[in-house]
Amino acid sequence: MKLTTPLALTALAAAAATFATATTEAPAPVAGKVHGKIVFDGDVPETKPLTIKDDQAKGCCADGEKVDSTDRTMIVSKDGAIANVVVTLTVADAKVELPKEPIVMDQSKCRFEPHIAMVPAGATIAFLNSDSVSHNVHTYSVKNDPLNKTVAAGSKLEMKAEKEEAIKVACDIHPWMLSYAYVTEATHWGITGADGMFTIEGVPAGEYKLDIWHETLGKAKAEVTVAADGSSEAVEVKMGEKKKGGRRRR
Ligand SMILES: [Cu+2]
Repeated sequence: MKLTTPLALTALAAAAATFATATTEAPAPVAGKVHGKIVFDGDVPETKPLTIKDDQAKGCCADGEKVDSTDRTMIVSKDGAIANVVVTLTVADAKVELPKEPIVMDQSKCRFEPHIAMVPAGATIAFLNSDSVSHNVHTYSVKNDPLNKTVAAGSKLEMKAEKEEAIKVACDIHPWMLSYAYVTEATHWGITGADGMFTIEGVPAGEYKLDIWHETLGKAKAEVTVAADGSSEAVEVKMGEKKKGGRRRR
C-alpha cells in the first residue's frame, strides 16, 4: 500500500501532531542562572597590605619567598567591584546533598585557602596544615561548637558544622591568618570574584530573595526573578561601609 492516499497522509499528520504535543507538554526542566555584580557604595577604600613580621613568618615559605600580604577582608577594585561577597538563595523543596568528603580549609604558606569556604549545614570541615610549621585553628563560632587547637605540620583537624553561621577562623600563631567558614542552610550560592561578579547556576524558574554577606561590609538583600527560559536580569547591589545616618551595617 502506497502512503499517498489522503487517509494515510492524515494518519501521518496525526502521528506527527501527537509527537509534537507530547514534547511540548513535558519540556526538560530548565536550570536557570542568577548573576550579578556587587559594587562599593561611595569612595573606594584604600586597602593596605597585612602586617607580617619576619620573625613571625619564619618557616612559612621557602627561602626567598614571602607570605602573600594581600588583605582579603576588603578587596575592592578601582572601579568599585567587591571580591569575596557571598550570595545565597534557597529553592523551595531543593535538597542539598552533603559532600561525601570533608570540605577542605588548608593552611598553606601561612594563609588559609580558600579565604571563604562555603559549607552546607551538616557537612564536615577538614582543617589541613600543608606547611612545615605549626598552625592553630581558632574558630570564633557562636552557634557551632568552638575549636581552638594546634594543627601540627602535615596534620589535620576535623569539625562538623551543624548550624548556619559565618564562622571566623583564625590562627593564633600567625596573627594575619584569617578566613571564614560560611555555614549555610541555603540551597544555592556564589561568591564574587575580583570583578565583583557572581553566578549561581542550577536555579529553576521562580522568584528568589538573595542574602548577601561580606565579612567587613555586613549584609544586604536583593530579589531576582528567573524566567521560564532560565534567564534572569543581572542583579546589581551596592554595599558601603556606613549606612546613611552613620550606622554601620551588620
Ligand atoms: Cu598559622
